[in-house]
Parts: sequence; structure tokens; C-alpha cells
Amino acid sequence: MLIKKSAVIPSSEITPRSLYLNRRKFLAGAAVAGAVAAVGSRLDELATPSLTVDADAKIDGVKKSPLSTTEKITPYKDVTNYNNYYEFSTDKYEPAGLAKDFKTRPWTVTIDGLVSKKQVLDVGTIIKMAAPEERIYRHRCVEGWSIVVPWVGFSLSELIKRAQPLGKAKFVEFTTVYDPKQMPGQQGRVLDWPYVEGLRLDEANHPLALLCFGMYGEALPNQDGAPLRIVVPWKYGFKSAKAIVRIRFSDSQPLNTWNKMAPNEYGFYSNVNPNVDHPRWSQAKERRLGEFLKRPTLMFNGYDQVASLYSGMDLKKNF
Ligand SMILES: Nc1nc2c(c(=O)[nH]1)N[C@H]1C(S)=C(S)[C@@H](COP(=O)(O)O)O[C@H]1N2
Ligand SMILES: [Mo]
Repeated sequence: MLIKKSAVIPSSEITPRSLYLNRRKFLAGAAVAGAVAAVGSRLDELATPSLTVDADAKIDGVKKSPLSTTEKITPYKDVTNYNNYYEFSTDKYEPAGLAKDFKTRPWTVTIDGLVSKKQVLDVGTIIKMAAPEERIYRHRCVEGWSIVVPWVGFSLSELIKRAQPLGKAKFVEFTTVYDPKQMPGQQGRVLDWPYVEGLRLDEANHPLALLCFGMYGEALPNQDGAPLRIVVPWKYGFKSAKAIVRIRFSDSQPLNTWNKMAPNEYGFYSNVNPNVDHPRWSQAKERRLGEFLKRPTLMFNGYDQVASLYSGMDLKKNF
């Protein structure tokens, strides 16, 4: 992803180290009542009270999803020690250590823009909105590596329907927390902070699009985007924003951070597409972390069921 400096790692050089850091200790702060500014009925009234996901707890009652792949799951130690998370570092091995003490409670998410139910929600309320599912998804980084992860969450559409977007709303924008004291990468200007991503509303409502708060049956590790991220498995990894604090609905296409940084390299859509090369490398193949031989990359990362979202669109122009 990186444009400057030396952090562009050709996919041929990706050999994940078998670093085995201690599982980070979550800093589970006290539950927060949350500054819920609500007019009329609220999203949080619809939460099911049974589920508790403390930052250090196993997540119970997780249902298996028919949307899961049956491919081999990538080892936990690889998924949690090889991360793109520029708020912490441009190095992929460093976020695990640097994010260890990151505070994910209290945490609120602002829902605003073109919705009937604008409000500020505590993350604990959000994760109780719908039944948690395990979704084993392929995840393809634009840099040529891929992983298979058992995420825990529920369809983003569950939150969207409770927010009640207005008819004018056509896009959803996701903003990552800005907290340079806790996130050393934000002390520099490697990206234009905060990190912003966006989806078209119909993409965000696709059943595959996941609002994610766990993986491997546990709360999400900090380096993987705790306490709340999205996972959009048919798109390159950078679309799946971590540590979300704001979800805004709009009538115009959000300017996502990477598109702003390098518009000729990273588009708004960024669907996984083996036929459209990155200007500096091919996207035809990928290396699964922990494996030696590369495998072919599939259109939409193999998630053909999203193709109808793009019918009539030139996916070379809308890369
Ligand atoms: N806030 C934020 N979200 C982010 C990123 C980032 O740097 N900051 N990196 C993206 C990229 S490029 C990838 S490949 C995935 C990596 O997710 P993982 O570390 O859980 O595998 O996170 C995405 N989400
Ligand atoms: Mo990525």
C-alpha cells in the first residue's frame, strides 16, 4: 500500500515469520453508560440483552454461517502477527506489540448523516443488536497475500436497517478512531488521518458484508481492529476499516483514504479482480500466509454472488 519509503513488499517476499507473541491482554475498561443522544425510539432499544462480549471474553452462542468457506483456516498466530494497521505502524509485524495496550472500552460509535435514527451508541450495545455468527472468509490484501479467518459478527445490514437510512442515502462512510496518543502511527503523516473507507449502500447491505467484533471465537484482537471493524470479503483488504467510531450515511461517494492518497492505484470499489493489475504489480496471484506456492486470485475473491451489484459497470474503469 505504501507509496513512500520502503514498505512496499513485493508479494514474492512475503514469508510470515512464526513469531509467537503472547496473546495480548485486553484492557477491559468499565462498561460505559454511553452518551446516547436519542430522539424518539433508538437503535439500542432493539438490542438483545443476552450477549456479553467483554474485551477479554470468549464469545458464546456463535452460530456457524452457511456463508463460510471450507478452506483451511490460517493459523491464529499468523493472522495476529502480520497486520496492516498504519495507525500503529507501516510494518506488518509491529501492530501486534504496539496495539497491545490500546483501550477499546469505553467506545462509542456515532451513527449520523442521512438516517432517521442518528445517535451515539456504545459498542456493547451494537454487538448485541443481532445474533453473532462465525463467518469463515477469505481475505485478500491488495499487496498479494491472503488469509482465511473465522470472523465473528453479523451482517452490517442488521445495523443499517435499525439506523433507517433515508431514501436519499446512497453510500456509507466508515471512520476509524483518531487517537495519536495511543496510536503511534498517527503521530506521523503517512496517511491523512483519520482512516476513512466507504461502500455503496447496496454493497453495505449485501449479506456477506460483516460488522465484526471477534475472531477465532474470541473478542477481536486490537491489531485486527478491535473493538469493531467491517469485513468486506470480495474487496481488497483496505476496504475493511478497523476500529470504527463513526458510520455516516450520505448521498455522495465518500473519499476513501487510499483513493485520496493514490487515486491511480486504489479506487473506490477495489473489488478483488485478477484481471486488473495494480500499476506496480500483477493481481493475478496471491500467497496464502504460511504457504509457499502462490495460488490464482479469483474474481471477487471467489464471492461470485456479489456480481449482480456491478452489472453494467466497467470494472476496469471502476477498479
Ligand atoms: N483503520 C485501519 N483499517 C485498516 C487498515 C489500516 O491501516 N487502518 N489496513 C487495511 C488493510 S490494507 C488490510 S489488508 C486489512 C488487514 O486486516 P488484518 O490485519 O485483520 O488482517 O485491514 C485494513 N483495515
Ligand atoms: Mo491490505
